[in-house]
Amino acid sequence: MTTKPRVLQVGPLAGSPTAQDRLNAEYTPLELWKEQDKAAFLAREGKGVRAVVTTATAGCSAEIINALPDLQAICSWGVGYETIDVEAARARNVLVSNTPDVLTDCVADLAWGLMLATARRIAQGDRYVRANQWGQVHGIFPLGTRVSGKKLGIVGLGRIGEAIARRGLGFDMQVRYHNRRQRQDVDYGYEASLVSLARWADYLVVATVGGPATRHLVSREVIEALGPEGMIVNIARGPVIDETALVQALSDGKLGGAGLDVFEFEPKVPDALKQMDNVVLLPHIGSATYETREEMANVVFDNLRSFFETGKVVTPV
Ligand code: 8YV
Repeated sequence: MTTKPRVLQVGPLAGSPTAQDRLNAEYTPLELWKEQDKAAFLAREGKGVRAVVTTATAGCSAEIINALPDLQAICSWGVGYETIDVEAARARNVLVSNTPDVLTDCVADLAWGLMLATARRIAQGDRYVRANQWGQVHGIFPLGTRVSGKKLGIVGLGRIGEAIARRGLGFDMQVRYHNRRQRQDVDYGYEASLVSLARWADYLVVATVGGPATRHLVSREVIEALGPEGMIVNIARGPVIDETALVQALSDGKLGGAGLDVFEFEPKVPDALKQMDNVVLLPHIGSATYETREEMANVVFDNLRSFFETGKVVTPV
């Protein structure tokens, strides 16, 4: 009988319908997040552990990496990896893998859901009908804002940004983007300054990576450049937007609306946002479909299997 390899599991895999069962079947997971004294647990159990399994939310710190003397691979469930200390991993020649591509379409779909829901007041309309206000109150349900044919600005034209942009063409929108550097392989207009992109755009969709390099990239100045008719959608990472400035601009009528799947201090959502009808709030569900979550798990297990069989991962970061 072959023994199942021990892997360190940093956080729960609760967002996947099958990943935990599959992990338990093929490996012996050491469930770090359930331990009170994590340092003692790592010191006691860490020797001989060659792989870590984690998620974009749980990440993997330098403390964990350096507490595992035999560590060679970190396989994460999720595309974002700003919570993994990649520098510390590289310094120890530890491979890091994520789950790119398989979630691109679902995250892009959700960005569009948020854009349409915010502009056309879909969630507000649903609340209105459920509250039996239709036909009961004086006046009419407030008008929304047109989406088709408008100007779409993408912050971060990576895989997901591009999928959002492509969908924009189907809505007859003009599309421009802001990246650190202009891409030579796309025809979309490039704005070297994010403020100029925001000034031009009707809808600004944030699709860039998280981490220190993009923290508060969408600043008060950017938000105000988008203006009282403009709307912002964020399916990337909460801290990319200065959330205090966002709440302030919405309260002051300096921004038209916001559709948010991610928050600066999630799962905490500013109470002020919950009172606003021009804001749509979601609990970080960009990749949360059965199909995509299953494919993300497949990629994690492909990486683990490949690592244990060949010493290489399939989707390195
Ligand atoms: C995950 C995500 O749901 O892939 C990512 O980077 O943000 C989401 O798809 C989640 O964060 C995984 O922990």
